[in-house]
Amino acid sequence: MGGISNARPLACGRGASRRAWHPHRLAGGMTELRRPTSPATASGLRVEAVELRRIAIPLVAPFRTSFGVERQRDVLLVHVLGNAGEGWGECVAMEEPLYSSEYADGAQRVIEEHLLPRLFAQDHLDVTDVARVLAPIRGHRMAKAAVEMAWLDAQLRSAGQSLAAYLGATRTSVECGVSVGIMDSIPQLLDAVGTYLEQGYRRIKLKVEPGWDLEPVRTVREHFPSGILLQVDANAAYTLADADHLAALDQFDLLLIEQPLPQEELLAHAKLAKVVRTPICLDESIVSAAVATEAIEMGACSVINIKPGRVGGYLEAAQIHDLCLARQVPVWCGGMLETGVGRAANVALAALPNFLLPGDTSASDRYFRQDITAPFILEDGRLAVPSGPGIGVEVLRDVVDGLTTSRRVVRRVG
Ligand code: OSB
Ligand code: MG
Repeated sequence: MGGISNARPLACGRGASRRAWHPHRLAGGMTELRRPTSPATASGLRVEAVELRRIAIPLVAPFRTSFGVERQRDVLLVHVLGNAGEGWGECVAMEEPLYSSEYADGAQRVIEEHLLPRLFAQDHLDVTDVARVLAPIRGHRMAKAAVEMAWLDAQLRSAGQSLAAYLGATRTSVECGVSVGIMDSIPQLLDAVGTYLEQGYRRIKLKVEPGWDLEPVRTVREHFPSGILLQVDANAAYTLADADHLAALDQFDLLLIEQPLPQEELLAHAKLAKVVRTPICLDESIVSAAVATEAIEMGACSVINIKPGRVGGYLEAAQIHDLCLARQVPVWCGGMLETGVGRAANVALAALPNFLLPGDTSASDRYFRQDITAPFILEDGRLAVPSGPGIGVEVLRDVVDGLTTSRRVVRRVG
C-alpha cells in the first residue's frame, strides 16, 4: 500500500459520516454501506493479542502454473483477540516468492516485527484506519491484507454485520469458475475440464505458458460445447515479442487473456492490447487502486482480476471494484487457493455488483480433502455468500490444530 493509501480518504471512528468509498456511485438497488456501529466497537477495536498460526494443508492434486507447481499450501492464519471479540484473516502469500515477491515466512516476519508494533501503538483502532497506520511500511500488501482482514472480521462479528452487507453485496450467491493447471498431456487436460464442467463450473480458465497455449486451447474448444466460457492465464510468462503468437489466441473466442506479460510492464500490455483482439485482464500488475486507475487509463487492460491479498486488503479491493464500476470496466474475483477463511471473504466480495464474470472462487473440494471451515459446496455452478456476522464461517479448531506447523502469540505490551 505504501504511500498510495495516504491519498485515500478514509472514514474515521465515532459516528463519521464520510466513508472510505462511495456507495452512491454503485448500481441501483444497493444496500446502504454501514460500518460497525455497536457500542463495543464504536471507537474501533482494542486488540490484546494476535495469534499467528501456520498450517500445512495438502491440495487434492498438484497445481501447475507457468511459475511452478504447488502440492500443498503453507498458510499463515492471523487470529486477532480483541476487547470486543475475535477475528480471522488468511495470508495468501505462497511458500515461495514465485507469484509475486511476497512469501509466507517473509509475511509473518513483517507482521510480527513491523505491522503489529504499529497497530499495538494505537489504543483503539477502527479497521478503516488500519491501512493508514500501516502505510509507512512499503509494499507487503499480502501481509497487511491478512491483518486488516482479521481486524475487519472481529469488528463486524462484534457489530453483528456480515462482510457481504458491509461491503455492499447485491447477490446472495456468486457464479463460479475454475482454474485448471498445466497438465502433462492433452488427454489429462480434457479429463480435468470435463470433470469440472460436469460439476457445474460456469467458466474454465486454462493456465498457459510458452509451449502449452494454442494446442490445449484449441483442443478444449473443439472437444466441448462452443458456448462454454473459456479464458487463459499466463502468470506473466510472455514478452511483448510474443504479441503475434498471442494474437493467434483470438480465433478461440476467449473471454480474456490474464496477465500475459511481467507485472511491471503496463505500457507493454497497452501495446499488446492493440495487437490482440481478446480483452487483456491484469492480475499481478494491479497492486492498488492507484495502479488500477493508471492501467485502465493507459489502455493496459479492459478487465481486472481483483485479489484482496494482492492489493492490501478487502477495503482497497472494494475501492478498485468501485472505480472500475465508474469506468465500466468489469471485474472478477481471483483466488490464491485459499482455505475456507479466505474463500468466505472472497465470495462476499464477489457478490458486489460489478463482479460481472465468474470468479476463481471454486468449491472447497477443488482444493482440499478437508477444509478448515465447513466446506463451500458448488450448487448449480454457484457458491452461497455467507450471511453470518464477519466472514460468516467458523474455523474448525480441531482441523486447524491437526494441520498446525507453528504457532506464535504476539501480545500488546502495556
Ligand atoms: O494467477 O490466478 C492466479 C493460484 C495461485 C496463484 C496465482 C493464481 C492462482 C490461480 C488459482 O489461478 C485460483 C484459485 O482457484 O484460487
Ligand atoms: Mg492470475
